[in-house]
Amino acid sequence: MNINYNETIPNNVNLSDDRRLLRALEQWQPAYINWWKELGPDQTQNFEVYLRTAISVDAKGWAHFGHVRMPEYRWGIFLSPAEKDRRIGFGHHKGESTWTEVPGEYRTELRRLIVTQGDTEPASVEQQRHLSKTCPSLYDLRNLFQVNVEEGRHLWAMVYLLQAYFGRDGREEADEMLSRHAGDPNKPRILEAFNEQTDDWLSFFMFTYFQDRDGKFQLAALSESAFEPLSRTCRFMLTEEAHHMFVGETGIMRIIQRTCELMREYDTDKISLMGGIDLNIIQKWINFHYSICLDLFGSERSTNAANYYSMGLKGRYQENKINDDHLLTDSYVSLPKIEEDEIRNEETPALTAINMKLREDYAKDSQRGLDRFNKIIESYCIDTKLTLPHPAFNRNIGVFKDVKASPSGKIIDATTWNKQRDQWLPSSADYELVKSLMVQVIEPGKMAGWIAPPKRGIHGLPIDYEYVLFH
Ligand code: BYC
Ligand code: FE
Ligand code: FE
Repeated sequence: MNINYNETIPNNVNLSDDRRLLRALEQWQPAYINWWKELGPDQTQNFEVYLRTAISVDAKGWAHFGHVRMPEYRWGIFLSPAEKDRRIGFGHHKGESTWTEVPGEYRTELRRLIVTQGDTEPASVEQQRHLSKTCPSLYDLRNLFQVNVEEGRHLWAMVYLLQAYFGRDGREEADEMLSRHAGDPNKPRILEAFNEQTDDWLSFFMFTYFQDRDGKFQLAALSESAFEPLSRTCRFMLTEEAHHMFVGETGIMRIIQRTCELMREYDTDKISLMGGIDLNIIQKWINFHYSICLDLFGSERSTNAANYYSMGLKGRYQENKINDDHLLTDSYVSLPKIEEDEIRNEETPALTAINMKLREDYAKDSQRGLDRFNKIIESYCIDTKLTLPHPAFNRNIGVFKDVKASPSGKIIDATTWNKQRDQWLPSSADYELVKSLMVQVIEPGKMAGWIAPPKRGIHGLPIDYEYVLFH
């Protein structure tokens, strides 16, 4: 399934056959480019970046690599191939054929899911827009831009669905995507984690490790959808998502490696004086990013999530690998609740616990990387372990939102929290310190002092290749 690049909007959905839709998208395109120039990567219009562009949706050889100026990147609309005779895998319509149109009775819910998903994509680009000024290497700068252009494309993916399947209110929602902005007090992005700043590279790697992983799980759940176009769009987005998480995971690993080297060299754990990032700072960044990402899964008990599931709009992670009836009418799971200042458990219908199920799968996936981080620390014979904080820690959504808890999950009072907070979460002094380490390094092959070089370059090229050309 090759992509047609002879059109203003590259696509594999036969856009040229649908004049009305094509016109709507062509009208949205200049607004998108304006948005990119104004709120995308800051002062980078003339940079030529070694980027991959999707040219096919086949598993093998789907990408082309070459230097491009980012505003000229070919953002397009790419759906994974349709599965033959795909059937709905869960909910009331289980076993029926999937839908190629939006059922009228589910229109509002479906639109809401697509809008929420779409809103996060440009938000992340906005959050990361100042990072190029402090990049630790050309290799990392290129990876940042690769992630940014693909998040831009993910917005295109959702805007296509809105414009193609939701008529006039879809077009209005598409415009709204460019009018809400990350951190804007008057028009913020929908989900809170997408209004936080990502101003330093430790935060960027944590973001791509934790927040893009939320993307992976939400997209996987939406790719189970009975609505074919949504399912196929999400399946293709997931192939791009893997790279974002790779950037996060390897970024954190390289920082940890450098930290451990410095700890060995100077025989101290206070290596920030030597230009490295202390393990305890890394732990605070983990605590922050992981806890705000748990909020992205919504409440543990959610009738919205139950409805999405029963309607067939949003499934569970790898729905068809789960061995149950995929209706969840008579099944129960244990969910946390707060009682007498303690965390207890309560049997709850599995159907209302769908958000929790996805969150738990996410937690397992997140822990796998932590194990790899700890292996590096161990290999330097350093006696420290990085951990994920307890789900009760630092939460703003769900059962834990009204209590304060330590990273190990002990409920504490507000005074204790206020006293301890800065030992657990980044303090303003920590941000200052990390920021002071962020100085731009753009000599090919050179790395900032707080991060080890990557194992290999991009697409078989050497690490000192000129991944970004400045003009
Ligand atoms: N912030 O029933 P509940 C990505 C609201 S990341 C603010 O528990 P529900 C990416 C909720 O709207 C993936 N408000 O939650 C990564 C509801 O409001 P109403 C993004 C929140 O509905 C990196 C109320 O609280 N994709 O792609 O199940 C870079 C009770 O809600 C939040 C998706 O999120 C929050 N965190 O919502 C780039 C998938 N959580 O009805 C990109 C689409 C909940 O009382 N979204 N509320 O007014 C969904 O599937 C669901 O809407 C949610 C959970 C997962 C967000
Ligand atoms: Fe995305
Ligand atoms: Fe992503």
